[in-house]
Amino acid sequence: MAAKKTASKKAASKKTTSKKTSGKKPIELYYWPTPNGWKISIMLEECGLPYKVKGVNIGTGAQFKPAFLKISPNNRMPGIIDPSGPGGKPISVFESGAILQYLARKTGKFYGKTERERVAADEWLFWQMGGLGPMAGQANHFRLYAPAMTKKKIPYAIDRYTNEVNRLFGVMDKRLKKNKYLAGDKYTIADMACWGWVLPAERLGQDLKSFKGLHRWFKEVSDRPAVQAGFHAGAELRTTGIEQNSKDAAKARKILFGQKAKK
Ligand SMILES: N[C@@H](CCC(=O)N[C@@H](CS)C(=O)NCC(=O)O)C(=O)O
Repeated sequence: MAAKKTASKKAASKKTTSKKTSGKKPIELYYWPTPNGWKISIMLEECGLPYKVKGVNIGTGAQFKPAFLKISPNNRMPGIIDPSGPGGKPISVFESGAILQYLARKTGKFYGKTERERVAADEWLFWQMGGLGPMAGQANHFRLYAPAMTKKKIPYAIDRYTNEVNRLFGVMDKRLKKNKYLAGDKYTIADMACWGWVLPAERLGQDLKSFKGLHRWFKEVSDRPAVQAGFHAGAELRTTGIEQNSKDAAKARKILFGQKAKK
């Protein structure tokens, strides 16, 4: 993957606890190194905000711990606690899109300066949250995880979600042939939200190079030092892929797939 190839050694040796604070307590990032987690580690790096990674091992069920559910009632990471929230008081935020917008409002960065710029950033951010992320997640599930779970391939589901990711890559490609970034000429939280979902193009069954505009954008965003640092944040936490043929991976699949309401 391009991102791995271009990774700086500095970023690769990054510890889970980031930058020293200037007296202020760091933001706590409840995190696991996945595309949804990277959105926030990238934004924190881009903004130069001090943060501390709190590993939420979703493969062992840490997302169901009561303390984490207080932050993220949907038992999904990422989540944050900002000790210096509105009014100087702590605030917790869950849902990656809400976290990105919160951090953008807090810092005044990567969200445009005018209402038109913010509307454009929101359009592509919500497009990622409601489209690219869920569809790529399902494509990944049926291409890799379902066969590992059931020893069967379900061609209809694989085609359905692989085609949908293909369509969505095409939508981004068109936009990025005419615009430097998703929201226009400025790099925003929308780019940060989408990058991690383009990174696994190959495992999503996509030929990234055939999408010229998207490929150009992906390389440019991958080259940003903060993207590399965010991508490598807590990389050492995850030691196994969920699709692998190992005891740990099989346990993780049981925890992650087939969840029902807990009353
Ligand atoms: N819409 C959520 C999705 C987050 C999400 O799906 N996180 C996954 C990892 S990428 C997770 O925490 N899964 C735990 C589980 O399925 O129990 C967001 O964007 O924050």
